[in-house]
Amino acid sequence: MADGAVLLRGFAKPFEADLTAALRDIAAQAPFRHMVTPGGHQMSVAMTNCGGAGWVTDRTGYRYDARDPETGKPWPAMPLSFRELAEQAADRAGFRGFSPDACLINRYQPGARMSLHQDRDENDFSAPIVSVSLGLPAIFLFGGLKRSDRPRRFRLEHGDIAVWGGPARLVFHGVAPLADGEHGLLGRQRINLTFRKAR
Ligand code: MD3
Ligand code: FE
Repeated sequence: MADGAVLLRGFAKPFEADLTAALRDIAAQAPFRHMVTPGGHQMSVAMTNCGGAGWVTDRTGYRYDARDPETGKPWPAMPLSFRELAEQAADRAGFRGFSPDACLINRYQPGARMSLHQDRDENDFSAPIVSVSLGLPAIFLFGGLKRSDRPRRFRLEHGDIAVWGGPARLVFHGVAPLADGEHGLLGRQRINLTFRKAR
């Protein structure tokens, strides 16, 4: 896609049954919720996390937290199937030894979107981010190192994995409003997993 950005079409397909079963367990312990940004806007994307650290936002700012602020409990453990998939994908993309400690889980229902942003709440930008798309397809916006760089558009489909490291790690990116549809396995939604080294 660009220097440091590798798209692995369909890489997660063989894992889809394990992934969806694990997702149900996670969401039962740490339900999806619409978080509020520091500016006071409720996000259209609903989120939860698994792993030793989870990304959260509220009126006080963005951070990684070992606990779910809704329940006070630690986030559910990262399932082995998640970790192995992320490590294999990073390896295939040329980022050896990736060991994520956080997995942010985004749920898009029709109309949900994510505006252009950089991911800079992690400690170590030398580690890549691995993203797994499941369910309905989305238009991913892939910009440059300046917010004003005009983004290119990529269609991400069920089972696609993208790995972002090196010079692509700090590019601006976002997701266009999700078009309505029905996916055979996941129904009327798109789920995106992003594996990160937060700490
Ligand atoms: C490029 N999620 O959670 S995944 C996010 O589809 C996020 O839910 C989008 O942006 C989603 O922060 C996009 C692809 C992605 C994720 C992280 C990146 C692309 C990235 C970090 C740096 C550069
Ligand atoms: Fe992001």
